[in-house]
Amino acid sequence: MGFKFGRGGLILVMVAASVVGPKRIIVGGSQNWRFGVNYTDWSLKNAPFYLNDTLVFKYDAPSKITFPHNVYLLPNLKSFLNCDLRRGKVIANPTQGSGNGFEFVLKKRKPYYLACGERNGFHCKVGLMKFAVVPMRRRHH
Ligand SMILES: [Cu+2]
Repeated sequence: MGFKFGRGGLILVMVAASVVGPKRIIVGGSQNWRFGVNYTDWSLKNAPFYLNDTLVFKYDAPSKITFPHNVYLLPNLKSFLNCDLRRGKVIANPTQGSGNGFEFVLKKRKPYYLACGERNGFHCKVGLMKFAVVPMRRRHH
């Protein structure tokens, strides 16, 4: 009987582990990546993020009716707070957000400072297109 119970427990643990595997998270949810959504609020509501989760940035390619967006990785908190792009790195250009979106995997346990760099920081500053995440290690019991 003890053995049976033990196997049941093992199966339960395996199911739990598969449920809590890495996630694919659409940045902004149904709002996608666009001007005027408060992504700091969004990230706080959707925290915590975990190692190997994938952030998906979805935005239409530029056209007569859509403004361009992109994705920058900023090097530190100061650049992030000031929306200063000078030492930032473009990780997705204005066309990479279309279709299934641009995917960015949170591989390291460090702060990631993400922002839209369009209009020299205007989308970041005024459009609130920025957020920071520190992925956590998943705990298995
Ligand atoms: Cu933008």
